Amino acid sequence: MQTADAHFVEAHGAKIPALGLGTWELSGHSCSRIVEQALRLGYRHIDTAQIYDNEREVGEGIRNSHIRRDQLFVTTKVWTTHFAPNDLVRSAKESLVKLRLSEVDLLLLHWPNAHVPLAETLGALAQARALGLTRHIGVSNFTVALLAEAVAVCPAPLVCNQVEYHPFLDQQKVLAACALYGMALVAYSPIARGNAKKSEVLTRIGNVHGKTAAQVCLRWLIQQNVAAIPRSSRLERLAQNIDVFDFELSDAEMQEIFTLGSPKGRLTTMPTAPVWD
Ligand code: 1BO
Repeated sequence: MQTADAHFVEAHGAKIPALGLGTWELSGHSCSRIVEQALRLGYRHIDTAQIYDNEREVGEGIRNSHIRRDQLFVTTKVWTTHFAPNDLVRSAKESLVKLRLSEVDLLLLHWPNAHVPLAETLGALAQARALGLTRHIGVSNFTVALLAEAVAVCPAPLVCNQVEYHPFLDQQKVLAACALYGMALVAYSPIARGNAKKSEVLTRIGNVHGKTAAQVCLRWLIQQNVAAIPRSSRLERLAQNIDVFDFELSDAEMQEIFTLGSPKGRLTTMPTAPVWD
């Protein structure tokens, strides 16, 4: 049987496990318990962020799992209020203290922020890498134009852009830009916050393979060489979400799922968000 730990998306020397656990909106004891359970089920990629206010609990779940640190890929993100250069490095160190880790595998700028020049923030992000606080760096919620600007000024390779991506949101332009720059795309909300199960197309394709509509979404992303970080607080769903490596969508099925996408399918935005592609 194929398992999650054999599948990676590679970019600039980073090997990002193709299936990870998102922890947005998880908190407290249930967060640490879910992280521990996910790792026991075979997840090896955990995604958190300073603004999620759960880095302590994520770290606790990692320790309770007793999985060796070198087998894990841990991502955290710097919030926009800490993009001034000195503040960014301080904030990254604070995240490590909360996680009780000596370094993360990937440190991201969480959202674009027009108030600090991008070159200064990316310089500080690269400095965090040079200081050994993170193995790799990247961005999140960046548009095509912002990616072009970031790649031009960043002194170290950016390995990924983490964005909302699922069958109902057309992200072909951002995907093409990531491919152009050799960056991985990591998809958050990959099952559209539970909306996948309402789709007749995803349910029908799932029935052909003995899978759920959510599993079809995850497989569709993985077959595009995209890493996905679904979140779940239920053990049964955690297990289902990682059970997507034993079937293959046909080209016709992949294309049919692409027809569901629209630029209007976005579920997450912010008052300070850029003009989306
Ligand atoms: C505001 C959080 C968006 C996903 O990380």
